[in-house]
Amino acid sequence: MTKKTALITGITGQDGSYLAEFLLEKGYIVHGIKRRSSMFNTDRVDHIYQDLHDADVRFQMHFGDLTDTSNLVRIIQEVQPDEIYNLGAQSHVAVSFETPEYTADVDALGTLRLLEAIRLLGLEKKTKFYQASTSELYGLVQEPIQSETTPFYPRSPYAVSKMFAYWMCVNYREAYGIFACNGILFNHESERRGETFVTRKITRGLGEIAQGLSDCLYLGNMDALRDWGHARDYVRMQWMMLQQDTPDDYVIATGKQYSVRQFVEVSAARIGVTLRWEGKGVEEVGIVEAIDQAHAVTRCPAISEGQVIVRVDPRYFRPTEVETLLGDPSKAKAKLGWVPEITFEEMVDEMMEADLLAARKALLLKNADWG
Ligand code: NDP
Ligand code: GDR
Repeated sequence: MTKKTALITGITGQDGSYLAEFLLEKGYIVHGIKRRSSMFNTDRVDHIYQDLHDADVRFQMHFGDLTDTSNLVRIIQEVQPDEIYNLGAQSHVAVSFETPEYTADVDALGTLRLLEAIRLLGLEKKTKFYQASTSELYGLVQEPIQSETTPFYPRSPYAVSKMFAYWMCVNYREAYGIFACNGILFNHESERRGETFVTRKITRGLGEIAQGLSDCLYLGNMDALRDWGHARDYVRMQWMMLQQDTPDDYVIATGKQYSVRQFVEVSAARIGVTLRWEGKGVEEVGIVEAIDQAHAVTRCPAISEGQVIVRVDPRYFRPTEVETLLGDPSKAKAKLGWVPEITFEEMVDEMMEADLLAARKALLLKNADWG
């Protein structure tokens, strides 16, 4: 059997790296599009890098950008992919309020550019297309639990751009018969999550406080509710969608919801710290109530009882907020047999362990005597 070829945009991101690993394990030839940067930005995929001079290279990256049509057309022409996974995006909701036009160019028009490239190159019958759609489409939620039939109400330039992309995908499927699927993915995290998303900011921040590298974690809306899953479970579903006989759109979620505050509590517990909350709104603080003495020396040596380690900083509030998201993944389960395998607790554990280790290394380097 000939090997399948996949092209991943956003290969250097969280999902791109897990998906590339997953597809390589399945025997795929994997091509990725990587933006030019003044520094290497390939940390998440360095471990799967292959020297192009070797025989049987199955992993290759191409410089490119979702804002550059000619580049996308050329790469797709060269690669002739069986599957395209469009994971590339300006993916930060808060940043999209600062850079709305750029976000629309990459997230909305970038998707259109890829779909048009498939059409222009006559690949409608060959190339399957996965679009990284998002629970942010539900925004100001119209139903308490969101499924594929829940109406959208986007609340940020990011979400509006992703809504354009969602419908382009549907339209190109209906108009030209392209096998295009939207995965409406709820938040998913991992130790590879970008440092400015709230979960990673929390585990990283707590790791640094535990080691005495910083004093306090500053957060925005503590009451925001999210349905958080693990990225590794979610990329498996991205692939599954493209293996079906007919293209369709699926919600991918866990069906469980936690607040940002709860995420902090569960993470703090992993390093042996119990918190109590005082104050409301911008006055709210997280104070260390107790420290598990079995962990004190090894996991949180720099933290003391009564210390304020969490404060609210209104700079992290958004002009329009998405207060609650909770997904119903029944369709994915019924039609594809997909169920998440990694629990919330296991995910937080993995993230907290990785960030504690990183903080310990950073402390070691800070105190290093290179004599
Ligand atoms: P990341 O932010 O980790 O990765 C985004 C990727 O897109 C990076 O590789 C980034 O490159 C690349 N990228 C950014 N701008 C461009 C551009 N102009 N041209 C080409 N590539 C670009 O996101 P995730 O991996 O978390 O998410 C993957 C996709 O899924 C995104 O589209 C996101 O919007 C969507 N999504 C994510 C969810 C989540 O919870 N993680 C939930 C629902 C949807 P660089 O490394 O150079 O910055
Ligand atoms: P989100 O993720 O906006 O849901 O988008 P993020 O982790 O940024 O925010 C989640 C919630 O936490 C609140 N919050 C904070 N957020 C950040 N980043 N920093 C803070 O300090 C902070 N304090 C509180 C936010 O207000 C929000 O309510 C992610 C991205 O991966 C998108 O690309 C993806 O489409 C959606 O998830 C599903």
